[in-house]
Amino acid sequence: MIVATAGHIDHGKTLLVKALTGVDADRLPEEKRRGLTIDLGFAYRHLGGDAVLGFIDVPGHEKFVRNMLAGVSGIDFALLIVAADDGPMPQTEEHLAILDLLGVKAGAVAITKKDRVAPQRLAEATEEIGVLLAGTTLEAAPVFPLSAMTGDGVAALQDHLEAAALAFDTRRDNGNFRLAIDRSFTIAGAGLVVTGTVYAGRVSVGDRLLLSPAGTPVRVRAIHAQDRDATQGRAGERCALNISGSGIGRHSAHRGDWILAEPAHAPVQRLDATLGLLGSEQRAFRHWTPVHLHLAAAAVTGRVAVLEGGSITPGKLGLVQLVLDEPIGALIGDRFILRDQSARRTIGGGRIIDPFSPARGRARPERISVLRQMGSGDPAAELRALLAASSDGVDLSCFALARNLTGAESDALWEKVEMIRSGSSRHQTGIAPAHWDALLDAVMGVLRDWHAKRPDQPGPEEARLRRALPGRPSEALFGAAMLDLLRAGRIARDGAHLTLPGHRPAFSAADAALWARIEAMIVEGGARPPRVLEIAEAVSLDGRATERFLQRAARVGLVMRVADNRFYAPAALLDLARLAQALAADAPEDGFTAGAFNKRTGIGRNLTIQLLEFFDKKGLTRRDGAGRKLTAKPEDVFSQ
Ligand SMILES: Nc1nc2c(ncn2[C@@H]2O[C@H](COP(=O)(O)OP(=O)(O)O)[C@@H](O)[C@H]2O)c(=O)[nH]1
Ligand SMILES: [Mg+2]
Repeated sequence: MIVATAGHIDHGKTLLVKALTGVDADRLPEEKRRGLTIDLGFAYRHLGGDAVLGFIDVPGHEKFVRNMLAGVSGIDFALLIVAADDGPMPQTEEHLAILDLLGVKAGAVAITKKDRVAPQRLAEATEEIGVLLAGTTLEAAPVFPLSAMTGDGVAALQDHLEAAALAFDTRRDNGNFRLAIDRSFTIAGAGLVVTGTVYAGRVSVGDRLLLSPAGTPVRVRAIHAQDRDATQGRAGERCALNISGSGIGRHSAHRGDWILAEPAHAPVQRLDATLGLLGSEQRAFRHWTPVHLHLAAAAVTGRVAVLEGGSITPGKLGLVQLVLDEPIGALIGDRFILRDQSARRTIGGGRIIDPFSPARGRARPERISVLRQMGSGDPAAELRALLAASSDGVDLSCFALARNLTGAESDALWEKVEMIRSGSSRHQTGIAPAHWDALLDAVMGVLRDWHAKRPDQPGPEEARLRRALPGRPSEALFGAAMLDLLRAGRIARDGAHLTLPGHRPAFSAADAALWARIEAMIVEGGARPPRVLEIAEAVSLDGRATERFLQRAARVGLVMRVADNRFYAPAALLDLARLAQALAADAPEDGFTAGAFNKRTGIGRNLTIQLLEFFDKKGLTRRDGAGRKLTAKPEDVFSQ
């Protein structure tokens, strides 16, 4: 069990930790010289078996609240310390407010310096503390009057802490490994060591992890868990990891970084959260207020968008989006504290409810209603709510990452919740059956409309079809819908176009009239029909329009496009194919040559080559050395 001290400066936190463990947690030379805690100190008391009391001693000075915050974010148990002579002071209140905002429920209160006061004053101090605790998470914490100087009363607290540690229900170590780094240093011969509280999962010697947010890969060389050599560390423990990796040195890790299993690495700058404003605030908290954000051991600056009502009243809770100046690692359920722009005052705190906020529409009513259903701590219920609300489906990979679910944990969840899944295992989308059916219906509807409006054309291309759908589904989801409809034969593919099965583009009346003028030219052209531009000139149209018309004619089977600039009548192609058949019969061994074909047709060398390549493409002929052989009957390839 990890215990953190809390309380005003000089109220006896460090001396009490020493009385409880024998360790002076003020380890820095400057701390020793000034008799003042500046940074976090650590001390352990092993209780036999696996039980350990680990102490994080925090500074009480108002200047060092930032360090205090790095120490208390991952703890299990708070030890609030108040000197009997002073009674509650400003940092007593601020530290208590922070513990309350972080949701720390287990704790005890020590009233120190009992030796310095008369019983009357001790009774007053006890009463003042009772008033302060009322309504906080530590309301029911037992109170221990004592003197760390004389030792009077310390044993009772000691017994209480040991009993609490032995009864402490160690945290579930599910999820991908996450450790919030609060200290890093190098040891000669061993290299870089990072220490901190394990938030989730397990770590073993040899594991490959990432330093986050930088994303630097490292390997775990050695582990100290709860101050002892270990082969493993797990959630709820304080660990020191000796890590190595290419380019890893003294400055590779900092307080506030995470060391993580690879899947848990996803730094973000925009997070949706609940924010509780302290009742002690003088004014309402306004939209876009600049703040210092403290989450786990990290501290960054940013601004807060208030998602509803423009402001939050003191003592009330609101939905916000944290917009940070630099990326941090944060997942759903992580607690945070906000301090004011000059970092002098704690103003509130809350919990992350979505670390992957959408870039736009953060305050839309639909988004707000989704946010309201998040943060329940029941992933299955949250997934169902999200599926119901998202016609475009839910990014399951993000869903699992945001809740730090391992592969096995998320697979089990997907099985529990009714949905249609698509995509790769690394990037899956899930959609509710009702939304899926609606999407498929919408695709069919778009195709029906399309054909009705443009009977002379094939269906739309994929990208066009996707754009035409209401809400424009994501590419992944749209791709899955296409696959499903194609497999079921509900739609068909025609080159790059999608159509309803059996759709043949029809010819409009205007097209038919134009065809009447062009048909003769092409039919009479026989083996050598006029080029597109020649036709265009003859009918006084521009080249592009003529080409588009001939493509439409090709789609209804009136002509076939043999080369970029030449369309043939099918009957002419059938004649030419029969000629190829005869030539091939004359040369069964080597096949017929382009030269022989040109000689018989007289259409010229270029056109001969284009035509024979067209035959190859259509599967009528196949090149074989210098010659060509027939691979199909002319009648099977070309109609009359
Ligand atoms: N008489 C007396 N002095 C104490 C007691 N606890 C702490 N002190 C003294 O109060 C001063 C501040 O103690 P320290 O542990 O550094 O306070 P911190 O700032 O809360 O860590 C030191 O001079 C301590 O020796 C106590 O129970 N009785
Ligand atoms: Mg101290």
